[in-house]
Amino acid sequence: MTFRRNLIAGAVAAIAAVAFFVPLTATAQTVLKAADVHPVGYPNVVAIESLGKKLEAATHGKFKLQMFPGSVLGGEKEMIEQTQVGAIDILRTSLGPLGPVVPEVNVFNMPFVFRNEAHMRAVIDGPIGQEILDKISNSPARLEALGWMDGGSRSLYTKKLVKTPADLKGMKIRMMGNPLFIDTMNAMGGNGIAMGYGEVFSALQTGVIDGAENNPPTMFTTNHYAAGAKFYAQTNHLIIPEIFVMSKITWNKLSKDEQALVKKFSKEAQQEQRVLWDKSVAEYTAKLKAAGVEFVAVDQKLFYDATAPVRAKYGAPYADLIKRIEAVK
Ligand code: BDP
Repeated sequence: MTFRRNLIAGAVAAIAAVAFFVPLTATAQTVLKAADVHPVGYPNVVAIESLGKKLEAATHGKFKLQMFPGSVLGGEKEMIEQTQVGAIDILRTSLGPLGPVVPEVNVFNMPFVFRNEAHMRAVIDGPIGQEILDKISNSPARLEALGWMDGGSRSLYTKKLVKTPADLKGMKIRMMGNPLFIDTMNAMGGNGIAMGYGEVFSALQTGVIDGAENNPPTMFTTNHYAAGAKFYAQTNHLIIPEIFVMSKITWNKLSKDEQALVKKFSKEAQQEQRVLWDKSVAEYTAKLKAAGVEFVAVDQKLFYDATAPVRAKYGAPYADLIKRIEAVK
C-alpha cells in the first residue's frame, strides 16, 4: 500500500515537474549536427563543442549542438558534401579536401607557402585570412566559413628512414584528396596516393602504402605509428590551416542576431583551439617518442626546392595574393 502510494506520489511529482519544465523550453529546440574526423577530446572537437554550449546558453536552449566525432559520418570529402546539402550543420575540416570545391583556398594548401606556423597564424588572423573565409562564403559551395583552426605542420612518416627527396624514390605515400597534394608528393620524390583518412591504418599495415604525412597529434591518435610508420622526418612541407564551416542551408535559417552570435563564438573557438593545439602538439610528440617513433631532422631546403614547380603551377593565378602572404611578418 505504502509502495503504491509512493508510486502515485512519484508520478504526480514527475508530471508536475514536466508541466513546470515545458513552458521554459517551449521554443522548439534545433539540434545542430557537428562533425569531425577527430575523436572526442581532440582540440578541434573540444573547441566546436564549446561553441555549441555558448550558443545554447545565449539562445536559452533554442539551439543545441550534437557532435559526431571520429569520422562516424564519413571521411572529409563525404562530410563536405553532406554539409553542402544541409545533412551536417557544422563541419570542421582540413582545408585540403576543400580545394577541389573552392579552388581559391588552394593558395593555403601549397607546400611551403608559409615560412613557419607563426607566419601562418599571422596570415589567417589578418585581412588575408578573412578574405579567404569570405571567398568560401561567397562561392557557389553553399558553405558559410566560420573560422580557422590550427593544424600545425605536416611532416612525413614512413616505415623506412627518409632524409632526402632521393630516399623517397619508389615509396607510396598517402596524401589527402586534392591533386595539389599528389603533385607535391611526386615533386618531393615519392609517389603520392590519394586516400581517405580512415583507410590509412590498414593500408600501412598491408603494405599498400609505405608512409603518410601529418602532424604529431593526428599521427598519434590514429595509431599510425603502430602500423609500422616509425620514422618522422621533419619536412614540415605543408602548414595547412583547418577550417570550420556551416551549411548555408542552416545559416540562412538563422536570424541576423543568431548569425552574429555564431560568428562571435566562432572567433572564440578559433582562439580556444589554438591554446589547446599547442598543448596537444607537445603532448603527442612526447607520446610518439615514448612509443619509439624516431623524429628525424632533415634539410628542409631540399624539399622546398623540389616543390618549386608545384608552387609555380598552383600559385600562378594568385601571384599577387602570394606576394601579400610573403609580406606578412
Ligand atoms: C589531419 C586534419 C584532418 C584531416 C587529416 C587527413 O586535422 O582534418 O582529415 O589530417 O590527413 O591533420 O586526412
